[in-house]
Amino acid sequence: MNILIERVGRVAIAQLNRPEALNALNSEVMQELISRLQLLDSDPEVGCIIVTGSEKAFAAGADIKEMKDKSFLQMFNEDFFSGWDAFCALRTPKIAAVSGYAFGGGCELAMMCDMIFAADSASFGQPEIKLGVIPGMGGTQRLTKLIGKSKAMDMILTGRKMSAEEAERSGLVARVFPAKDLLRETISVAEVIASYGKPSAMAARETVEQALELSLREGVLFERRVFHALFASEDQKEGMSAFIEKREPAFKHR
Ligand code: CO8
Repeated sequence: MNILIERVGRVAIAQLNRPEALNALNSEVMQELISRLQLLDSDPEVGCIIVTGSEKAFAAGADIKEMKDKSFLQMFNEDFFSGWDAFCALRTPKIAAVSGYAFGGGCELAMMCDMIFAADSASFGQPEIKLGVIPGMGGTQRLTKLIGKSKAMDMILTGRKMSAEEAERSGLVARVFPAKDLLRETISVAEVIASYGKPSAMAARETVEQALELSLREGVLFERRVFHALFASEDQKEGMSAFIEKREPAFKHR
């Protein structure tokens, strides 16, 4: 089993479990992770997903041994790495809890999540230049959108590592915790997210994602239409009634 799943109430934790290769992401790991997460994604009882690794490595990249001898035509015909699009299509909020190495595809997987929480010992990097290639799982695009062109160029052209502290300062990471507290703290944030209505949480993350894709005018219109649509949900009536009645809302989550 390359992926271990644990449930804590409405939170699901998916742990990469390939310690012999520091969680390097081969095709088997990708397929197993995505198929397990797709089941959780469609479950209304799962309100937030945490993707994590081990203390030593979130993931040390795409699997270099799997890629090394491939030809251009094999890569092209397989559309290598396109399988990760299914991970990005998951609609449940996802937090990457990163401890240790998040290099190459590991950093890119963390960036495919909705936010990254890091242990103070975590380190991030896109070292593909050292292997004679470039990031291939979205790193040139997502890293640039998250931390800006100059810093992304610095990371991608030098292949250097970035500490958790620098990653937080640069906007790559949302929160940093002492390593021993990372999972516990991430679970407690995930529980907050999972306590809200799942449709509004899905709509919120999908709308924020659009900020990376659309112009400001198109994005604001998209947001407004989604906002209007949520008035068709029971959770909107419940959330607003509960506020006025000075009580806790009881969301239906579906
Ligand atoms: N792929 C395969 N195996 C790996 C990987 C990896 N990315 N990373 C580590 N391993 C394996 C090692 O080979 C080793 O296995 P073995 O014991 O059989 O030799 C085992 O994991 C332990 O690794 P180390 O002995 O190296 O552990 P250290 O603690 O000494 O070092 C490091 C840890 C610093 C993380 C080191 O392993 C390292 O530098 N790893 C590679 C990091 C890297 O370059 N990642 C980027 C990979 S490429 C990528 O992600 C995207 C490529 C885009 C291509 C585009 C195509 C379309």
